[in-house]
Amino acid sequence: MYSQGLDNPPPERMVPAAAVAGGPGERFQLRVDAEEKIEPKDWMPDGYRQTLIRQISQHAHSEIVGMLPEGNWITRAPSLLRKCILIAKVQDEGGHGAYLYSAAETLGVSREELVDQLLSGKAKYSSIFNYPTPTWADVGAIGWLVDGAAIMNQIPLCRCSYGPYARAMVRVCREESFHQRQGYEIMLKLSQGTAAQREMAQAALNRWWWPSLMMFGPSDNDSKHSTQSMRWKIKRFSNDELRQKFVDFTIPQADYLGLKVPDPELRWDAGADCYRFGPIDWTEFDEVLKGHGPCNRERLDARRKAHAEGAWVREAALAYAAKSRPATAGRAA
Ligand code: BYC
Repeated sequence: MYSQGLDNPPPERMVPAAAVAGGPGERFQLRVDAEEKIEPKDWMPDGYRQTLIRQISQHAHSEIVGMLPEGNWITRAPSLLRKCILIAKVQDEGGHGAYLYSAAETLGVSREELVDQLLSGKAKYSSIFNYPTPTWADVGAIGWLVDGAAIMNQIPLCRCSYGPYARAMVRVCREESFHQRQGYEIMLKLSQGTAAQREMAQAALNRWWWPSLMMFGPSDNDSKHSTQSMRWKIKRFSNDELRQKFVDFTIPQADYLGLKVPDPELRWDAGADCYRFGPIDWTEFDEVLKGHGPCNRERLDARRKAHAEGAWVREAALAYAAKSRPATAGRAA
């Protein structure tokens, strides 16, 4: 599934190999510039491959670790319907992780290697999942803000130059859209509820607002990978551009809920046709990335425990696959 060049441009727009005098690097960039999709078996610069392995695997880890903060509420969801919806949502995130590990594997890295990097603490995953979910409103805030930020970041990734990543993103974005709506709907119910429920919704917005802005990554001046990733059309917008789009999109939603974003400097700039927001606390972001966020240790411990407890499933699956292999397989080797 992942190696099909499903959305390459029509043949007349593709760059013919003979037309390019330079080496493979030059031809590669011309293909990228012409919006051709790069597929797993195509030649690609090593830096391009490594950048994709880094980004796609971090993305996969984020989906998997991202199941934990909301998973925490499955047994305590306030109704059977909410429980069903939340189970489906958390399960979707697991599915996203699985597609993304598969997409990373097309670049020549194994899933075991990637999972080991996560469990050893070497690999990064999104900073946002190192914050706690003390109330039911946090589940609403995650859907509304975290999935909302994820959609803003991931819609452009549907046009990423690497085919398998771009195609995985199409389905992921459809599901994220449902996730965002379910979160917003929880916030809407709470904000139309009792005074205590409105307070709970406001407190959750206060907790998740700034970490959601940090999700987009460091400011453009400090983003070491952006320039090259944009040249390779892995990224289509810079971190600051996407963050600004998210703010402009989300403030009217907060207004509709009657909630207040915790930023005293937030104001509408009619001349620039956008919201201006206050400074982000990058020290907090750096600390979370270094492993010192409120829940870093808890998240990794939970993943390590799940991995250890799932060992028998992996062993059983391998034993079954070995048994089911036809007797002739492997004789030629
Ligand atoms: N957290 O040069 P930069 C979801 C790192 S899950 C941690 O700008 P880049 C969901 C960055 O990796 C969706 N680290 O990097 C799931 C780099 O470090 P290394 C998650 C961050 O790659 C469950 C360094 O900072 N989405 O939706 O050009 C429930 C310099 O940054 C973060 C994705 O993964 C961060 N927030 O741009 C609910 C999207 N930001 O590797 C929801 C895919 C930056 O040099 N990823 N870093 O050590 C991307 O789009 C890009 O990788 C980023 C960063 C925009 C995040």
